[in-house]
Amino acid sequence: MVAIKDLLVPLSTLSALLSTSLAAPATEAPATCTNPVLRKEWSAATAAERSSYLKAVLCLATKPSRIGLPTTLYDDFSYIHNQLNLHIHGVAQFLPWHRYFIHVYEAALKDCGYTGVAMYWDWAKASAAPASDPVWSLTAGFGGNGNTSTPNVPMSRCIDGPLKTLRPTYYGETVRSHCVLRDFVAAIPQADPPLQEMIGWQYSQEVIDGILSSNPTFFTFHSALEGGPHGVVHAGIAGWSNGDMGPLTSPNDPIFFLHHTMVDRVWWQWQQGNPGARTNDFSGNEFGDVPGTLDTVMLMNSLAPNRKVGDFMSTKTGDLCYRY
Ligand SMILES: [Cu+2]
Repeated sequence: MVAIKDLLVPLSTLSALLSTSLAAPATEAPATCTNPVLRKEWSAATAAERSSYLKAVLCLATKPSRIGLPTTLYDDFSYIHNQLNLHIHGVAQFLPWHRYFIHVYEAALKDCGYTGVAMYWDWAKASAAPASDPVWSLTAGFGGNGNTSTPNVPMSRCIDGPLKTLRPTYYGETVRSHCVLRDFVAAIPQADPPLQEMIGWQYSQEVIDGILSSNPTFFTFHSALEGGPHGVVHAGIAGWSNGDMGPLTSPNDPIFFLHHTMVDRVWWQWQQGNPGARTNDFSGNEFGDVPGTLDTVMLMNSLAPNRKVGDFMSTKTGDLCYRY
């Protein structure tokens, strides 16, 4: 297997690219955001919106890489998410970086003909029976749990449904074309306490409400959300086979973006709890134990320009104009 690092562009090229992106003008920002668009929950979307979304996801896999890889635009998202791991997880910018990442993805879907906006999967609402949520529909959704009868050696458990033809290239640190793999954590009713399907009890609305009400500062709020429901949903979908939602190439599974849009929604709800104090509340350390600030530059490794944290704190300034 080829290691991902063997595909890396030489460091000099990369730093040249990075400085170009830093110098590049910011994408055209709306002058004002007076009419923010409403991001929808998947099951609240119309059949036409869902089908347009899924078609655009497939379309990404037909577009060339924007970052100089021999693979597709679809793969770019997984590739840089893995590449930037230490800069974007377990650090202060986890929430604003993923907010920006969703925005870049949404724009890519629109370039592929999608006319709607980013959507989310409300896993809190679904937490009592996450596996039967309509988001997994085999006809108009993300294709449910992996099917054990579809071996793709050494991986199996390929998804079905409209996205079953996807063949992401990267898996963790390796280059290995594969189907999208899911292995929902099964319920173990006889365990003590009983293990619920996809570990749903750890991301119930009650849990979310607790996180929202007991964390008045960004610092503890961010940790509770990233380390709690965010991580558990990844694990509940990836399962024991370490499906695509497990490794750092998790954007391979298109549900990643609906999951992270829900994470973004919970952050937005927290900000709405006290907009004056919380919209720009940002603290914690970045990679290398440097304190994060609103001026911290977030890397997008030439998939999009690098941008400052402060540009993505509000959903109604700069490039952003949406609400939940
Ligand atoms: Cu991530």
